Amino acid sequence: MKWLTGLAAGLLLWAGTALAAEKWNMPTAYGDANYHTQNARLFAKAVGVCTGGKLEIVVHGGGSLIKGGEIKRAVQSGKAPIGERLLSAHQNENPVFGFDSVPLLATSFEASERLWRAAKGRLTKILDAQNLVLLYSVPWPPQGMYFKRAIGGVADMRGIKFRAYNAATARFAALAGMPSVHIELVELDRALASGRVEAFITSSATGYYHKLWKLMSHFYDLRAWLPRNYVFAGKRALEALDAHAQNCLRSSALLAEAAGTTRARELTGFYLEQLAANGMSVQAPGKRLAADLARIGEIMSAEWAKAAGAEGAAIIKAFRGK
Ligand code: PCA
Repeated sequence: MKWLTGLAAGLLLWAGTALAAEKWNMPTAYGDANYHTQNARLFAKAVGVCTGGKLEIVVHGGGSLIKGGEIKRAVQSGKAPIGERLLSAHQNENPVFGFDSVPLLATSFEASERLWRAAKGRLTKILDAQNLVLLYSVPWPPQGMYFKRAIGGVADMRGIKFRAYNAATARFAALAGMPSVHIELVELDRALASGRVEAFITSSATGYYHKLWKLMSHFYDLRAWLPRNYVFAGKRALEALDAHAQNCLRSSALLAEAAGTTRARELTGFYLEQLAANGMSVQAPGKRLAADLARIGEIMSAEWAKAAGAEGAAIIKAFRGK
């Protein structure tokens, strides 16, 4: 009889584990209103529906659970099973991560999508070697510059205190003669209010979510590049799931990438309209600014190509279809 009780207990335990919902905390760096965060919630919902509630993903926006700069390490070390981060934030670790922030390489959503397809395979491999699984990626709108006054070209930028969010923005500042400081987006409002920073490169989306018209007067729609966020899981955490749940993660990721990218594309016009409607001057760069940007872009492209070596060259080659 003893073995029967043991079996019954074992079966009960098995049934219990099969029914118990697993909870995954998902740290992200951007605010709750941001479409990236909303899209992550959509992804979480899709995973929940697909797994019949067996895998519950809880999104923690705005660096509230883990700060932006620590999310990748947290997922690598198993502290969090999944997370979202700005891809180019890791450019210092491996130049390939900065493929999306090479000035004037891909300046539209359409080009950004092609560049992503060209880079995705290599990135998947790099992340795999770090025990991470790439799930999906969504771009930010094209990057432009915010200032507190009209700017004709780089000569007018010298000495302005600049906020950087990755290696490329810091390098841009250096080439334009602006002292820069790295500031996460969730800390931007405070840095602006205290006068620590006076200008930056970012998207129309950032301008809208942070009501930048309160402190900034000019947005130059440079369309310099479209940086990406990506969502990734820890390999161990993912492999500990049953095959069905793993499939749910992958299929929901496909959905989230398509939905988020479409949303970004659709919202861009609205963001730009809102900047103007709230009193900002929104304009394409004038001749001098465009020429300066092209010059800096050439320097930065050459630097990136050199640093990213054969892997970078392969991405560019695939992107250009040669
Ligand atoms: N917003 C993020 C990254 C790119 C963007 O448009 C930021 O400013 O930090």
